[in-house]
Amino acid sequence: MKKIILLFIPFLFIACKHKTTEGQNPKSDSKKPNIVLLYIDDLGYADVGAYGAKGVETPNVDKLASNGVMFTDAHSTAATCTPSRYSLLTGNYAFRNNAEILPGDAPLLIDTSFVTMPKMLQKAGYTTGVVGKWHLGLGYGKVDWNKPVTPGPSEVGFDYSFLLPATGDRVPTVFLENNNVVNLSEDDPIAVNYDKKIGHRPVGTERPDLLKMEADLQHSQTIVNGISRIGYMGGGESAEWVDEDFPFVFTEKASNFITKNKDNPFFLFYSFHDIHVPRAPNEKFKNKSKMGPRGDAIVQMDYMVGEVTKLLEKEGIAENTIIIFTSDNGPVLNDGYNDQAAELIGDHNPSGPFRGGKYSIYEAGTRVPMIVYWPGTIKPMKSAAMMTQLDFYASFADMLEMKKGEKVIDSENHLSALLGKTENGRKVMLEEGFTLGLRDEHWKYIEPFTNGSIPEWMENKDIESGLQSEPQLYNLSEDKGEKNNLALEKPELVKEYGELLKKIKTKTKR
Ligand code: NG6
Ligand code: CA
Repeated sequence: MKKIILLFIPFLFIACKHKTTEGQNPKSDSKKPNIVLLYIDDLGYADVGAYGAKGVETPNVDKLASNGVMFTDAHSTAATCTPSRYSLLTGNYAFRNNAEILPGDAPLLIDTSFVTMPKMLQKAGYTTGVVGKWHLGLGYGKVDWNKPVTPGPSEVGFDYSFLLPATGDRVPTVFLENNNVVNLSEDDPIAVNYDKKIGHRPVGTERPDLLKMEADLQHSQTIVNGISRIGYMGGGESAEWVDEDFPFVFTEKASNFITKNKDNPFFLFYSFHDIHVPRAPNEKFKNKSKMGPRGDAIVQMDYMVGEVTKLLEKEGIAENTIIIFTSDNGPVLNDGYNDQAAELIGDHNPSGPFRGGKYSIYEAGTRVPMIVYWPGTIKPMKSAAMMTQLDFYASFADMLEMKKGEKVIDSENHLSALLGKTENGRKVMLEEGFTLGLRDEHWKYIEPFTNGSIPEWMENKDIESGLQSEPQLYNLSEDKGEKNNLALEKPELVKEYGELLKKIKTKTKR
């Protein structure tokens, strides 16, 4: 009898194995690496050690840089947050949808019928999650925050979401988890208004004595947690966030998502609040840099990058996970609050050798740190390939042998450059500010800014928009700092690029 059982064991083993293979398709799934996108807010090209930061140390980010592909000509699609994120998720330039910085009560900007990058990944078998800053609008506008808020991330392709709905400086100052405000009490409903004062909370202009940091007029409305915000909010006291806790709250949610999904392919879009304003770093990171709150926020961000990296190692999935570290736009010092970012900057230059920063059409508006880390697969290198976050969509679609959505016009496949197999990236690429810039290899053409005016609040903030009524042309190979406008010397190039830009702008199909 014993002999007979022993004889059967191999067959039992084969039968079980066969079942797993059919049921879960482990072979093909194991070929699908997890994707963790660490998307930092307002982090400049040279704001981390590997890219030349002074006055702040970022050992965790530097470790990714020295063991991954560190790009020196990589770009967010736009110089502000909403348009950048729009492009990242849809694979289209944001001007095609007139995407601009959204107020905190704006409707969802992404058409829900659009096959976004996370939807493509879902189709490829990924579980998708977004944790942190959203700023892509929610619902149909004038949202009732006391009911499930839809459409939102689920309709855009995320299975899980834990959000800071707009920005840290905009109301409502509450978190949303899978469409619902976290910790909201029924007897204290939330109301949000961007035009007039509502609720009992004090307002910055009336009670400056209650503030942790001074703010400009636009940021001087409802006070929550000692910080005045853009917009007014009434009710929802039990749901109020504590800014100093952001990094821990978000990293915990991101970590739970990773641990829960460690056995299946997943895409995590961890969208940091740091280093956006208001900069209110946790006690643990105070004075850990030489640059005050802005530098301390960088240290805090770096620590959280380390936490995520360590967790992937602990769960044994580091070698099957691609980490991308990058930023949504260039750096800014004074963005509405007096946190001494400019006074304490010392010899640190957040834009590195490039001109401008957040809001600017000059290079530092969109040229940001970008590191792709995939231990065991990627050979560490510095890459000068011209890259844009717009291309993550098509590159991952190619990696997974998936199709892009029909309406995806602009995203191109540059997987080989992304993984450091070649330094040939994009040849031509647009940069979006308040006007458009066109890069053709080392040439940079900036379209004249003729309709519209520079927002008033930008004045006196040392923000260089780069807007001019005449065309600009720079040769970045000898003039990284965009100081020498060659437009008058090279009218034939100005004409060529003006026409090329027009062609790209009017494109309706890929
Ligand atoms: C601007 C805010 C700025 C910041 C930005 C969005 C004013 C004067 N300034 O309108 O403080 O919140 O929007 O930043 O209101 S972003 O990184 O999300 O694009
Ligand atoms: Ca930003």
